This record gives sequence, C-alpha cells and structure tokens, in this order.
Amino acid sequence: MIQGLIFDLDGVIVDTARYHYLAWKKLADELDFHFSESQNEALKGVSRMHALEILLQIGGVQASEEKKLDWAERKNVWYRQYLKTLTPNDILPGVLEFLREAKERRYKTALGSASKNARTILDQLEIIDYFDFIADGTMTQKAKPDPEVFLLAAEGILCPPKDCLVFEDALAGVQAARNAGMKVVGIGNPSVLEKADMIFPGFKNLHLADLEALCQ
Ligand code: B16
Ligand code: MG
Repeated sequence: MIQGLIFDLDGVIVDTARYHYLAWKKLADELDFHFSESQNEALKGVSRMHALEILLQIGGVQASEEKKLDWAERKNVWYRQYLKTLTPNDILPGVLEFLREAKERRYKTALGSASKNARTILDQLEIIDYFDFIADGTMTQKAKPDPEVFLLAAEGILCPPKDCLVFEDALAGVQAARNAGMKVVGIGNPSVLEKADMIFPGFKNLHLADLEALCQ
C-alpha cells in the first residue's frame, strides 16, 4: 500500500530549466561558443558537474578540474540570481492542490531532487512546509539513475521503498526510482517516460484516489 509520496523538483513542481539554460548560455557566451535551447535538453535532470561536462563537450572545450569547479560556481551564482524572481505563481498547475490533498489524506511526503538549490526554490515558492523530509543534491554522492536520493527520501519519511510512489519528469529519474524498488508516476512527455508505471501530462485534475486505484 502506498504510504509515501516522493517528488522530484525541477520539471515536476516548478520549471527552472529556462533559468538553468540562461545561466549555462552565459557561460557558453563567455567561452565563445553557441549553445541552443534544444541542446539544453541533455542537461535536464543531471547533476551540476555532469551538466557542465555535457556543455563543455558541446563547445569542444577542455579544462582543468579547478577551472571546471570555478565555472560551475559562476553558473550557479547567475542561476541563483534568476531564482530570486521565483514566486508561488511559478508552481506548476495542480501541484499545490495535489500537495494539499496528500496532507489531508495523511501521506508522508518527501522531496527527491538532484539540485543543491532545492531548499531555496521551495522557500521562494512558499511550499517548504508541505514536505516532511527533503533529500537533495547537498546530501548525495551519486546522481540519478542511481537510487541514492530516493532511498534517502524514503528513509527520511520512514517508509519502505516498496510503499513509496515517486513523481518524475526525467528518464534518469524514472530509472532511479525503479532502481530503488519504488513505483513511478511519469509527469510530462510519454516518449521519455515509457519506463514509468503510469504517465500523466501534469498534476492538473490528478487526484490521489485515482492513483490509489491504479496502484492496487
Ligand atoms: P543545481 P531535479 C535537477 O533538479 C535539474 O533538473 C538539473 O537540470 C540540474 O542540473 C540539477 O538539478 C542540479 O541543480 O545546479 O541547482 O544543484 O530535476 O533533480 O529536481
Ligand atoms: Mg526533474
């Protein structure tokens, strides 16, 4: 029986992909190569350093580890400037209603995000109190598809992995949830999420009673 709900952040609760793109683009501009929004697709859902590696590969740029850390930090400073403009209006449609329903039905809720900025984002969106536990990129060593972040989230809400339901928008995230032995609801594009147990376009009109029926 499902007792715990674990939410990915970016692409599920809020879409900060545009801000990630603008910040990485600024770095690409400085390094003097073109970086398009469609190329940015490959950077979604992966850790910051992995995203940097992909970006540098696109630009054909090689650099020392020290330089890479410096660039990742600069990108993060620009990204955090964009995050300051986030408000509760940026919460994706239906998410707030779904979180409220989860609390009413006494589910345990956790965040399972690769982002090191997860708490800042939840604060800006004013929804941090809806989560009983936050597992994020500051606490993990291994990136999705490794199950580490979801197992940590399950431990945080004292819920056995088999009784957890994960909400994910990225292929690596769906694989991570499956590797953790959890059920997965894919949110977004069905062609990317085919390994999920169920797929929905978003949280609008999505109700826990329907999911409970599907999880039987
Ligand atoms: P940060 P998620 C992920 O968040 C983003 O989808 C991904 O594009 C980003 O590189 C990663 O967080 C790290 O973010 O630079 O803020 O630590 O989808 O796992 O919630
Ligand atoms: Mg995501």
